[in-house]
Amino acid sequence: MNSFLRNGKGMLLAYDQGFEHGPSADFNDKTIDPAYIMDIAEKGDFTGVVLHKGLAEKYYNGKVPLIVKLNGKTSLPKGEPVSTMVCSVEEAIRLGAKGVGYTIYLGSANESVMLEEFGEIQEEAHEEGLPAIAWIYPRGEAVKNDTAPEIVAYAARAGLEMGADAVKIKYTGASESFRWAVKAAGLARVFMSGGPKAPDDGTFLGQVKGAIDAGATGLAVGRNVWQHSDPIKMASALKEIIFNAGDTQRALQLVAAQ
Ligand code: FBP
Repeated sequence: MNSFLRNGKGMLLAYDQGFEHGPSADFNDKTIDPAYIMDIAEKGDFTGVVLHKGLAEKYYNGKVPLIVKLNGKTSLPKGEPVSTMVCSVEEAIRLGAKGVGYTIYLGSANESVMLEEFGEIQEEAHEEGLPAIAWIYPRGEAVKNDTAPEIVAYAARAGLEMGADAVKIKYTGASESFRWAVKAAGLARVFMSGGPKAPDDGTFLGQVKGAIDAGATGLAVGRNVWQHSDPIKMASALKEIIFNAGDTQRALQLVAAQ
């Protein structure tokens, strides 16, 4: 875990959206190029970058610790979500991974497929001395509100009980309710998921601050950084909150600085 933490905190740059969402509205001429994101990861001083194996193989430059996503799905199928393995733990290690990630759609009619696979990759990762991070996104017919505090806390707890070293969960909307999710995660570290680009920097930085105040280890973020007009300044603002316990106001000044 320590290989992608700094002073016990983490700031991960996620770039799997081309596969998960498609090269559509999320991207423009700049952000579609993985080399642009590698540059942000390095210059923005991220503690880790999250890639699928294809990008890791062709673009990873060793500058920032690598986390390889082991499963994935496209946005094309409709119905109950399921995401299955596209990369082995062994292959992730060969690519230089310091950790592996796996998405579980908790509550999906297909959740058992992902629970079983995660159980296996968690054991393999631990045998190899690698941490396993579970992206746990409650989703499907049975889930009415995926950011409801009790659902987010359930995701966090399920991660702990499945042996995840860290869980990546969505923000509940308030620091007090997120605190319960962090408690439910116990000794599994909590990373807040970024989500679609927020309407303004203050909204996003307020969420990050709320999560950190609630005891989160950090965040794993994509679009709110690489879709930003100045990703490096946004990274500075995030560092201020995550590593320096800075407040939202100070972070906002950093992102607005000339
Ligand atoms: P973002 O910060 O861009 O939301 O990235 C975090 C992430 O977990 C990605 O790793 C993943 O591709 C995406 O969110 C999942 O998005 P969605 O919730 O739309 O499936």
